[in-house]
Amino acid sequence: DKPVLALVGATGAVGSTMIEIMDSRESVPWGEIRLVASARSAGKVLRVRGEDITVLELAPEVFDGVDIAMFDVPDEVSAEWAPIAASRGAVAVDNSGAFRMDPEVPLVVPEVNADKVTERPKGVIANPNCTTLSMMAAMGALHREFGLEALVVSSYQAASGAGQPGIDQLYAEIEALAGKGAGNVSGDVAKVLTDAGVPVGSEAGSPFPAPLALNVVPWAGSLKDDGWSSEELKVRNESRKILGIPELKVSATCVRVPVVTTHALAIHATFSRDVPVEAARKVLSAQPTIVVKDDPAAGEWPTPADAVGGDPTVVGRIRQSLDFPNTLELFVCGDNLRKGAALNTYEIAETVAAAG
Ligand code: 11C
Repeated sequence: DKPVLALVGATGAVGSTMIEIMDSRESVPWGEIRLVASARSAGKVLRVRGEDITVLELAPEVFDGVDIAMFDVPDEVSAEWAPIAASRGAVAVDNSGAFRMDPEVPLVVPEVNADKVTERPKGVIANPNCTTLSMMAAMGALHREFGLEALVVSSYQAASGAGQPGIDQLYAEIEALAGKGAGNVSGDVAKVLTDAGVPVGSEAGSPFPAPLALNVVPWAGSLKDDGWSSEELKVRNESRKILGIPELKVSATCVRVPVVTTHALAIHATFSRDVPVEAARKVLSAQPTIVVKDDPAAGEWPTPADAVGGDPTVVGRIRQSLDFPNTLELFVCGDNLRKGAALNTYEIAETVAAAG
């Protein structure tokens, strides 16, 4: 019998991308696809692979008979419901932060550590944070060849990392600003937005702590010790776990930019030995899920606009550091809703299904 798949959080930004991904697959291994969401969205009818499916309300019984349940919901919802799905016999593939650092839960990027999907004593497999994930295929490939020792990363994160509210906020800001710029030499974006009734800052109800349109915000996630953001610590901890390098040195600065979808990362990666640019390019080009776009003389480098809507990670600006030995500089772009979230979660589910 073909496995039964459930998608929990079917109506959110990642859930919608998941449905697009399933629609675009030539074939799927599933006997039945169940869509699940909160009471607010239950009863909606969504089309998946040409079939109308009514969204079910999240309840223990919806997991009966389910083999694999993908969760694209907030941390607290996953923390409560992924174990319930597992107790009903499903393998829960969770895209929240609730289980990622649990030593009994594998954190999987199939290109890097697909073998870990079978080591799941809790019946839960975690999908990484979209920021970490956007660089994992590239870092995994380079690590296998050259031995990664340290990562210094700056992110350029899209508004959709904050879900549908993030997307809505950025568009509302852009709309409020449109046509108002001429002569506004101070670029006082906050004033224009406030005058137009668009919330500015978290306290006013924006998903971002400052205006995002025409701006750059060095903050994503919540405040942790010593001024670090949760997002920066996720990049550090999750990279170590996925790559299997517990001592990997990682320093990240996470920044939100006015891009709707696709996270970009500027990476300074140090290896155990010298890595000629051509050798790195060769390794990266050989990866089925990476596209190398790296010809500055021809004006070719990755931008979010190149990666959005697609499956591959786009890598470019590959240079040897001038002052740091054994070190490469790279720029990487990955669609945060696809490979960063829905696609990787779905690939884990496919890997579990294939492993039986
Ligand atoms: C962002 N990366 O861009 C975050 C969103 O841990 O899954 C995903 C948060 C997470 O805001």
